[in-house]
Amino acid sequence: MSTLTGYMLLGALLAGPAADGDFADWSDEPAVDEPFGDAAGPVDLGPLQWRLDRHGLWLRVSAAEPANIAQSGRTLTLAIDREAGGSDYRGSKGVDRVIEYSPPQDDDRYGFRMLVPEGVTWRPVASTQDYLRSAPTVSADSYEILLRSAEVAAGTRVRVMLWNDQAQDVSDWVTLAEQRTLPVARPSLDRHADTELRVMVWNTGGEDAARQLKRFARLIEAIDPDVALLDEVAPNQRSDHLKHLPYQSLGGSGGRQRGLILSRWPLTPVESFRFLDYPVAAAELIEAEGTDFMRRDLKNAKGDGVPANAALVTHEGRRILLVALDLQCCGDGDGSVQDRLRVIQARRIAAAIDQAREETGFDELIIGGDFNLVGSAQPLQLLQQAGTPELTIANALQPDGLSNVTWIRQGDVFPPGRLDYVLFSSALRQLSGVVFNPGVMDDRQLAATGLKPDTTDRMSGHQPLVIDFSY
Ligand SMILES: [Ca+2]
Ligand SMILES: [Ca+2]
Repeated sequence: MSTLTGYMLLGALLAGPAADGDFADWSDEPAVDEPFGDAAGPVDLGPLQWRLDRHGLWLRVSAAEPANIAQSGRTLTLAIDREAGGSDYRGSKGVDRVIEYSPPQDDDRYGFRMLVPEGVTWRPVASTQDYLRSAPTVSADSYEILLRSAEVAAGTRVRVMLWNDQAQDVSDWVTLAEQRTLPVARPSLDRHADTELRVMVWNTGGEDAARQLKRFARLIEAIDPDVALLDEVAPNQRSDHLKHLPYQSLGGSGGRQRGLILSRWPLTPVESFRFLDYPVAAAELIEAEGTDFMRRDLKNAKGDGVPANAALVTHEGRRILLVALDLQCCGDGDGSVQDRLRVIQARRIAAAIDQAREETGFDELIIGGDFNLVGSAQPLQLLQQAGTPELTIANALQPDGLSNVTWIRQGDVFPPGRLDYVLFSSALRQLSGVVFNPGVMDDRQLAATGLKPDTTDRMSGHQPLVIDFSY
């Protein structure tokens, strides 16, 4: 067994249940015998698993064909029957609550919503992003969902539906029974005792962070990173406001999406990242298939270049290449124009990393930023392959241990998702990791940081990833 495999197995054994896209926590849960093959491919549901504990209802849902849970040509519904009465929903009687992923909206299916009965129709209720966690955010044929406890209890009946305009597949009703609450692995916010390198990765939300520099400084101070990879740094941020921060490198590429790298130790700029030309393939794709906005914005995009920055830091005799990036946002899943643009950008950044390897002969590599990974996992995989052996994806859970989402925006049509990633090369060892979200810290954790629950939310929908490494 390689050290890496051993480490990952150890991680799986120590971890508690989480809605994180890792299904190792589903070994022997009760299953609903929903067969594959009894419905049209896109809407064909497979076996379900569930568990009810004090955190809420955990579900594992399988589908015959992969798609993004919140941006797909089909709708995934959780129908909830928790009391007498209720209404009819797509042929099911007595339904009291409905949660739809990828609900029909205008001409498309995207986002999520909760509906409650109103007479014979259904009314959407204001989205609080707190009642639901789901994973993975990338396209998949299996999803983990955590529905928080206020919506369900022992005795509640639940069924799952997958449907589009042509067909639907519906599971049997499940009557929930409370089960033992498994201990959740709450990540520590404290710097691990053996840490040699603490890395923070954060999409700052551009102008919002620039306008709140005291709050921004408090957050940096609370996290106390050795190195920070910040992306979407507004162009005006450096000269006016961030002068007091030690050693910095502001990218020349990416316009308002560009990256800022901070370090305790001296940084050296890298020539191949001075400016990443906008790839010809990206311009051609936008001209042929892009949205009106993309076509109008193409001239700016070409002028801005690809949003990635890199710098070399030397610590304990190791020369580490740090890469901060912000890939194309949005898109309706695999193969969308946006997804293909992310792939083209990832290739361009990987090529710049290859050039930097020749230029500097760096020893180790860390890549971090907003991958905007709402389509395929291909952009992430391409950048993993920028290392030999392949780079490892850092694991980080929310402080409550329940999920690994990195983006939450209250009231948004999209559910919380994992958009931000850290990748690292083989001589680095991950000691700990957390998505630094004061909003779900307990009192002790909050007191330790001195922050308020809304500290990051007021600046960015993204939350910082904080990873401790040793060599
Ligand atoms: Ca899991
Ligand atoms: Ca089925």
